[in-house]
Amino acid sequence: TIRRAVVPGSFDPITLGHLDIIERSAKIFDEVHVSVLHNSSKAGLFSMDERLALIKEATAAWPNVQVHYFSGLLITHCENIGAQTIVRGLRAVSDFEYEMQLTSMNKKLNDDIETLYMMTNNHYSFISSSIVKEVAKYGGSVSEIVPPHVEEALKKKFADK
Ligand code: COD
Repeated sequence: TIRRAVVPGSFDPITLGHLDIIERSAKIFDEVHVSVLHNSSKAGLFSMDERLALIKEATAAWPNVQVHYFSGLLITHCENIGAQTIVRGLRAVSDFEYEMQLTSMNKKLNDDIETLYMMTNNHYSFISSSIVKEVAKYGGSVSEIVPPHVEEALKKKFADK
């Protein structure tokens, strides 16, 4: 059987922290599906099409990584694409409580789908999409925490606003 993992998230926008988790997953699994949640009640900074394009460019070098969006339950999405595993990143203790909730609920919905946690790389433990957006909004440099094309997209986004 093909070992298929889903790396789910909002990715608004993708950061080097996310990419570290995706790259490491791509070494372990046959296929990695980066799946972006389409949340109609939360607009976000980047549109779905923009997020997908930024992720595709960032993961282009890894042939076993695919990018798409999903709406509704994560577990249903995993069932639809035949993924046995969800991979999430853990940055700090503060992530733990939310992740416990997510994982125990998902386990109740489908006991056959496992969630694996990867400890973040030390370099990226302080990075979040919200911090990236805040720094970029006020003109600070985010070149060490997002890929160059994402930095460009952020500059353009805030210049347009
Ligand atoms: N280093 C390592 N990992 C990181 C870093 C970093 N610097 N930053 C983020 N990550 C990890 C996160 O821990 C996460 O694992 C992943 O990258 C994506 O992060 P985000 O912030 O983009 O994603 P979230 O937390 O917004 O994603 C939430 C989901 C979309 C997974 C969740 O809301 C969901 O599954 N929704 C669908 C509805 C559903 O099924 N609900 C029921 C479940 S209880």
